[in-house]
Amino acid sequence: MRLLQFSTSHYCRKARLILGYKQIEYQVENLTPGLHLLKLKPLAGLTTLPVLLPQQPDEPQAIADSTRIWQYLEQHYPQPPLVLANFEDQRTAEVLEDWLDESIGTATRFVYYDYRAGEGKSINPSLSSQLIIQWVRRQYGMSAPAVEQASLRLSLAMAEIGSRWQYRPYLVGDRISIADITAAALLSPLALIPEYRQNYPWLFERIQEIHIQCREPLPPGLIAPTQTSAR
Ligand SMILES: N[C@@H](CCC(=O)N[C@@H](CS)C(=O)NCC(=O)O)C(=O)O
Repeated sequence: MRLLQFSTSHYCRKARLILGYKQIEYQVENLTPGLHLLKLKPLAGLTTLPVLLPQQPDEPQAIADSTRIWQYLEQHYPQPPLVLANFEDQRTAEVLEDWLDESIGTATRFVYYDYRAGEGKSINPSLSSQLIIQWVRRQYGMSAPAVEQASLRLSLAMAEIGSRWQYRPYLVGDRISIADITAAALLSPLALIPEYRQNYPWLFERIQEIHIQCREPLPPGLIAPTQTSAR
């Protein structure tokens, strides 16, 4: 099994958390933003990463989109399960996943890259890093009003996610679900932004717990008890 990814993408982190939770062996192939299209177009006909290559006879050559990836893995590797036993709970988990994927993951991206290009430039001021940040900002049309709107959207997300994660370990039900994995991955870039660290300490505790449960190294900005520095 092979995972095509951007090493810094939070959607690709989501796919790694799923693979790690299910304890599936896989290799990663890191693609370069922009050049990734040359590899993806003929494979999946899509333009986004992550893409999973099962490399199994009689299986699809490529599975694109993090939602389709977990559904494929759940079907072929049902243990340990990601689907919650209670039907209503599972439906809630999938609604949360879809909202996080379609709205909040994008808002995180806007706020994160805006921070990295401004106040957080010192995290990596190298020309190559700043060029990629500018490329991403241009590609997604990250104007000041759009960043402002994304920031408001994240405030709403913090209220909704906080009403759950602040008081219990899982967003829905009594064990990990696709909602927890999606939130842990898509909100993880905020760990580098001091304002979020100060205002929402519970968020980063949960992100850390989910990463440990999924055997995935912590995102930049978070340090595990046994680690001396984050990646
Ligand atoms: N809905 C997709 C979103 C994935 C996504 O937006 N990936 C970004 C990287 S974070 C990407 O590949 N962007 C490159 C492009 O749009 O060309 C999923 O869940 O996999």
